[in-house]
Amino acid sequence: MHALILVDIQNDFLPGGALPVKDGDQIIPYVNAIMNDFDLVVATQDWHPKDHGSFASNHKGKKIGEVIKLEGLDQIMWPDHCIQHSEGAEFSRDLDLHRVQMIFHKGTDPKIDSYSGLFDNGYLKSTGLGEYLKGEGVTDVTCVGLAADYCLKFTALDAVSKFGFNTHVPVKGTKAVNLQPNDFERSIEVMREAGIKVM
Ligand code: VGL
Ligand code: ZN
Repeated sequence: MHALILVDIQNDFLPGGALPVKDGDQIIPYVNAIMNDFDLVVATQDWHPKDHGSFASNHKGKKIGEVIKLEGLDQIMWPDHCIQHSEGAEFSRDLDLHRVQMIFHKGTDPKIDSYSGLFDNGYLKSTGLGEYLKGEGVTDVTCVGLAADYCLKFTALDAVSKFGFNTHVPVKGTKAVNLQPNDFERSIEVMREAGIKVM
């Protein structure tokens, strides 16, 4: 049983959005084209309340890109993005959603961020996605979406290390934020070292 996980293919991560990933829209035709090759398709949605602790705007004097401590964890300061029920939080209108069986929200707790679609960054709570896939008899997962150096990477890492799924990442299905110029390549290395099949 092989599942496709669509990670955060939301307007705010696409060109023109609040936290745009360069060329992020270019993955969408590829993602739509491979969907029928899977037994099951699920999606994650970054889904922040307005007062989320990852937003620079909620910390006086903090700038985007700075790192602070949030409840003891390192937290990068992001622009306001993927606010619950906003246009920016919606999936791209170009993404084919008709095979999506379940949607899992992440980043809903104002005190902790959640890059992985399976757990928050402190592993305090699960989103239910991993348990759902196990319950459906899934053995293999393929992860596509945004961004390669954050949510896609941490979703794939948790899929292999916390749930033991055979985990695949097609490079055509993801793009990076690249706060540092080589973050995409570094993310691919880290995923390969963890046993993820990056093709
Ligand atoms: C993401 C930064 C903040 C992502 C989400 O989906 O990669 N990145 N929130
Ligand atoms: Zn976020």
